[in-house]
Amino acid sequence: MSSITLFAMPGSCSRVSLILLEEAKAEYDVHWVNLMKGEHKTANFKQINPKSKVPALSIDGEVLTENPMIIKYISEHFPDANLLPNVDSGLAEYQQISDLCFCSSTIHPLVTRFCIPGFFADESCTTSVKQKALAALLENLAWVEQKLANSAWWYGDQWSAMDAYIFWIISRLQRCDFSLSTLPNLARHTEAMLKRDAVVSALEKEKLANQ
Ligand SMILES: N[C@@H](CCC(=O)N[C@@H](CS)C(=O)NCC(=O)O)C(=O)O
Repeated sequence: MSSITLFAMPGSCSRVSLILLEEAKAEYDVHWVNLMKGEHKTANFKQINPKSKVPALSIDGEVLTENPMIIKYISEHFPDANLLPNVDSGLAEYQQISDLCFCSSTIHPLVTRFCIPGFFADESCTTSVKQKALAALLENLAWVEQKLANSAWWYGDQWSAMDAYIFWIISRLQRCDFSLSTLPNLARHTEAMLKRDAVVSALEKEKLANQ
């Protein structure tokens, strides 16, 4: 069995990988990286991930980065957990990766602009950065809201890694006073996620790490 360590920070996008490892009932360790203290910028961490980001997944000493591919790895190596729907052939597998990249490459950067506008602009412009990020977020989340209109989860009745990703996006936004009042399906989705055992245990691990 492989030795797996997740490099993570409570509340950050590493929560997606953490939830999936819990869903998979994997044996793994977590190494918490304190971004606030700049631990991700240290020479030690750069040896793990030269991009200075979490998540990073160490598998028998080899390191994989970028949420979509970490998700794909966990999904393929723990097939019994059904973390992504089984697909036969054709474009469907690529479509799943495309969905994950929509979260990581389109929505996540907007979340960062909305929550931490000071990363991208001088103080005098942060309000404008936040407003523009909000407009773009609402436009992109409208598609997610619509997808959830007639089904519990992103892929219909089957819970998947996409739901963990959407959950992290919303939970991160909610810590920055983002309102779900116009997005009732996403509000319902968040409530349902909070009831899953894997989510409860992932959040508990994050909470303990914060103490
Ligand atoms: N493209 C990466 C982005 C990862 C990312 O931005 N992680 C954030 C936490 S949510 C981080 O480590 N930020 C530290 C920094 O940018 O200084 C992925 O999808 O895994």
